[in-house]
Amino acid sequence: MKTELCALLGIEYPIIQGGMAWVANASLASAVSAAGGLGIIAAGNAPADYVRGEICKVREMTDRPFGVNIMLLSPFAGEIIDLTIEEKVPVVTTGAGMVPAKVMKRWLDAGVKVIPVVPSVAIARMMERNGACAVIAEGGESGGHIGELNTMPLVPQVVDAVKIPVIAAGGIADGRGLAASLMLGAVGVQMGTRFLVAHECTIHRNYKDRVLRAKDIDTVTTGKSLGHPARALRNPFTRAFAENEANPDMTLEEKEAFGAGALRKAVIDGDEKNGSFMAGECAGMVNREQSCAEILAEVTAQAEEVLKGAAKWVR
Ligand code: TUI
Repeated sequence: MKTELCALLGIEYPIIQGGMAWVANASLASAVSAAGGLGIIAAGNAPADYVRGEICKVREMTDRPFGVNIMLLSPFAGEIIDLTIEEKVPVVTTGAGMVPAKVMKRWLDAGVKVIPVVPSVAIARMMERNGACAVIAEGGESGGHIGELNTMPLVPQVVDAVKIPVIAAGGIADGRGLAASLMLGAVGVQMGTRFLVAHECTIHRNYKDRVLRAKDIDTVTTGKSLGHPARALRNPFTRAFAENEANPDMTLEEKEAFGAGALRKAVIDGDEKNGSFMAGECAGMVNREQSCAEILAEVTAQAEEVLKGAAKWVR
């Protein structure tokens, strides 16, 4: 399956791997890119030297295009922006904030394609005006930090509002989700949760097992009262976080501090009690461990199959 996203990025499948902090390292990104998708290295809260090393490893493992995701709230965002320009990274995706126009111009001048993650029409329009080559419209079904809208209403509204290609994200884990996204006017999808259990994904065994065991209702959103809602698998950490949010005796700073480092505890330590096992609502659909190549081939084959089948509805 080829869409205009494939031509835009020089990839074989219209699938971008989510820029999951701590998770999306050179192992995962190179596997996705080598298999024909767009692999993404997540900078998360890491310093530029770490990201430089991961870029180097991806380039050793594949000649195909890849990207770097910049979490704009990171204290190191500035140095990572400089790094992506210096390294002439093919694609940058951004999350958790708005890219300043000046920074966009520097990327464009360096020939870096910029694809911001957007939670609303207004932000999509602004990113288009500043020179984004596409946007990822991410609904609240996603894992991690999320916006207000859900994927089904967000994607077509963004498609109607901008001329640049739109990539759908949030709640997509198989070919049905890809086919549905194309029907909403998107040119491809970003998937995160499905790649958590890829063979090439190096997260702790406990994290993979939680995703594989997850049912439909097993994710929960916390952090709304602090201004940054995030979705993760329900566990003692999310319960304690929600209790803290409702506790009038705790300061905002204390509540924030409680969450610090929780994603690392899940990804690296597999800490079932204190870790934040971020995952999307589609975790309940992710039941098998596969290689990235198998995931990309299976998702696109299923999308083609359901799209062909859809002809029966047309008179
Ligand atoms: O960024 C994500 N998902 C993430 S980031 C993350 S780590 C984190 N650490 C501390 C606080 C928050 C998160 C875990 N998961 N997805 C992309 C995304 N971007 N979701 C929402 C947005 C977004 C929100 C507001 C993009 C632009 C935006 O602009 C408005 C503004 O106020 O800046």
